[in-house]
Amino acid sequence: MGSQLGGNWYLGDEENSVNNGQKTIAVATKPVPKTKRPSKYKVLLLNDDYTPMEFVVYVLEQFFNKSIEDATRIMLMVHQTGVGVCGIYTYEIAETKVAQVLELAQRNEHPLQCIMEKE
Ligand code: TYC
Repeated sequence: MGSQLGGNWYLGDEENSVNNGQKTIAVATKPVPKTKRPSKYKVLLLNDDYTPMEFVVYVLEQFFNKSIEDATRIMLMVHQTGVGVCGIYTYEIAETKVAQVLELAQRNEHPLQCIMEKE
């Protein structure tokens, strides 16, 4: 087995060493990544013909921490193109945001749809 010198740098493993006839010379290899970054998910709002524009702006301010200007811009993007990105989050946070939006929309009897999509 090779020696491990600080962090993940392996020196002197059989595959990673050179034998010049006398001494075995260790060859440093790239660090082995042990952790993976969590996947990210876009939370999207979908357009419909009935949800009031002010309600959508309120949702964006309340759950996605948008300024009134950004919230209005995103709402108009959804209104004009059919879809808009509210934010990008890890799986659990995106799931929570979607549930919060749908719950408030249902309580107010608006057909607003909110979905998440892997980035
Ligand atoms: N189209 C809606 C209207 O004209 C407004 C709206 C915007 C609805 C964005 C949903 O995600 C939405 N009242």
